[in-house]
Amino acid sequence: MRLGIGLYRHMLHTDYYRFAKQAGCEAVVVHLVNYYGDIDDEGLPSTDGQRNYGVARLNDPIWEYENLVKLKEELNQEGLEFAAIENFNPSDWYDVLLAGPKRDEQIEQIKQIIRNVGRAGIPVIGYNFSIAGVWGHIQKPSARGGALTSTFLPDSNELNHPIPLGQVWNMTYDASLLDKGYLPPTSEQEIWDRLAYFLERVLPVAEEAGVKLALHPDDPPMPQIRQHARLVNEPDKYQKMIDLVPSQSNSIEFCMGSIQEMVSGDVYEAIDQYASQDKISYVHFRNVKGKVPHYTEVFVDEGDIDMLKALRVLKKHQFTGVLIPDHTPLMTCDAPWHAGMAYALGYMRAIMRQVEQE
Ligand SMILES: [Mn+2]
Repeated sequence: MRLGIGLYRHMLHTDYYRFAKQAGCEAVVVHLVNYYGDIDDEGLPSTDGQRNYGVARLNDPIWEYENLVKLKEELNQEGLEFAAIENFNPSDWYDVLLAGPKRDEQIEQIKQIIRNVGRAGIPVIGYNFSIAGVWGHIQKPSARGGALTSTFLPDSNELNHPIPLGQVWNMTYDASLLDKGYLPPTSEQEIWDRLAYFLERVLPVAEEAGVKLALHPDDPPMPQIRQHARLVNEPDKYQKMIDLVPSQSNSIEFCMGSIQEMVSGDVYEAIDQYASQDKISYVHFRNVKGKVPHYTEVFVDEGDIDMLKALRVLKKHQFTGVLIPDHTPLMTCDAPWHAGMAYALGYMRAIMRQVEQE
């Protein structure tokens, strides 16, 4: 098991690499989707109320082979491994999610991205197959000591608020459509059909490129959000995903927080089930109090999950992947994001060492 950190696009420079290294990280998971404007100073692509993440850039050159290699070299120079890329850019695959007219063309584009990623020696792409994305959280001082954190407090109006045309996953891919109406609702059958259509076409390319695609569970794990069905909002639906298109490249981005938030979510059982099949590519190691529809993200040692117990289940299955804190509450000081991350990383490093020595 290796300790890692997730860095957003605007954090991809030396100060953040050194911060990661100083906190004991060996690996970095990189969020390459550029969030314009609406990201806050602390690096949180906040989903406070009805904010969205901004405009998705078309043909972003960051996905070209040369630029991926350059980024990998930057990380390696600081002694860090480029463990995974997290999330495709909505402008590259919105019609894959929506089964729109450009779906096949965009699948070809995604295949090329996967080939570039593999050729650059980056082993995993984490992704969310989600139309509504993260929605319905508000930032509240609900973690220990009044630390600011994400709380899911569903307001039924907001949760059913339809998504404008031209938007998907809280990003705008075509601003000219925004006042032209709303996306038609998506049923559970439809979202699973779209996932199958996608995986059947890209997984053979991923296998050849030596890249694993790792699906994040739905956050928040509700049955539907904004009239669009969710995909993995119960732990067993991961098994459905794995069995849907069998492939060594079909894998899981295991978010402990999201799994615990699920009504039927038992993190230890889920780790047992999926680590035993060697299906977990990497782990979002975070804690939470409560379950949908009422939960709060909390400090790593504050929530409902016994993190040491979870780590022992990973060890039992000889899990060798990367664990990252995902998000953490913001601490009251001049560097709220850094302090929250450093706290989580120190805690993780300590219990990882303990479990390794057992
Ligand atoms: Mn997560």
